[in-house]
Amino acid sequence: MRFAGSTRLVIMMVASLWGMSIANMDWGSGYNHTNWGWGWGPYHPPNQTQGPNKINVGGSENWHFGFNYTEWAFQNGPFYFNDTLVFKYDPPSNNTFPHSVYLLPNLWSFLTCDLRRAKMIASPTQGGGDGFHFVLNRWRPYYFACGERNGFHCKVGRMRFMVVPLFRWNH
Ligand SMILES: *[C@@H]1O[C@H](CO)[C@@H](O)[C@H](O)[C@H]1NC(C)=O
Ligand SMILES: *[C@@H]1O[C@H](CO)[C@@H](O)[C@H](O)[C@H]1NC(C)=O
Ligand SMILES: *[C@@H]1O[C@H](CO)[C@@H](O)[C@H](O)[C@H]1NC(C)=O
Ligand SMILES: *[C@@H]1O[C@H](CO)[C@@H](O)[C@H](O)[C@H]1NC(C)=O
Ligand SMILES: *[C@@H]1O[C@H](CO)[C@@H](O)[C@H](O)[C@H]1NC(C)=O
Ligand SMILES: [Cu+2]
Repeated sequence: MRFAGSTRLVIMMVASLWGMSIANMDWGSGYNHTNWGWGWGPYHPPNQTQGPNKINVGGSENWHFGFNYTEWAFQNGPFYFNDTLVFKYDPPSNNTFPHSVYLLPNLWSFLTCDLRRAKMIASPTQGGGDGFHFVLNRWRPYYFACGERNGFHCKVGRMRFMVVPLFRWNH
């Protein structure tokens, strides 16, 4: 059962990466982008004219336990080089559970929510106010996860997603 779940996740991510790499190709200015149907779910044509975006992770849901962030990333991507991801979450208090943001080192640690070699990029107090801002300024896969409760928020709380930033083609 666990294996089946992970396999589905990998298939979905591969499908989404494949979609992204196609979306990132330069087909010349005469190309009609309306025709990218493919039936792969929602497709947002890249807006070539605008600069880096600031994206609130989870949209109006912010960064909390139980929201499907893999699905969110799939539906709200692709993300581009120099885009800023904003993680907003309540600071620890008597009636809220703390959250945080970690970068996991590779796909396997992401799939298993293994935090042993993860790097904390935002502590439980850094999600308040305007939130924690993270710029996608390297061309690499980013594996984000909440690090609280030793992987419980990542695994059961679904607080994880991956991003591979794309280059904008300006011509
Ligand atoms: C692009 O394709 C769609 C659907 O085939 C069509 O409705 C639209 O007019 C086309 N746009 C241009 C600019 O050719
Ligand atoms: C692309 O972004 C620019 C600048 O934000 C905006 O003015 C324009 O309407 C956008 N185009 C589309 C097709 O969304
Ligand atoms: C999140 O949503 C995706 C796409 O709808 C689904 O395949 C996946 O099973 C969901 N993840 C969890 C942990 O429920
Ligand atoms: C990203 O931002 C950095 C620093 O502002 C800038 O030097 C670089 O050219 C940008 N890269 C892209 C691809 O926009
Ligand atoms: C949290 O609870 C403790 C004890 O019940 C109380 O003294 C403290 O003022 C509370 N803190 C906040 C921020 O509500
Ligand atoms: Cu959390």
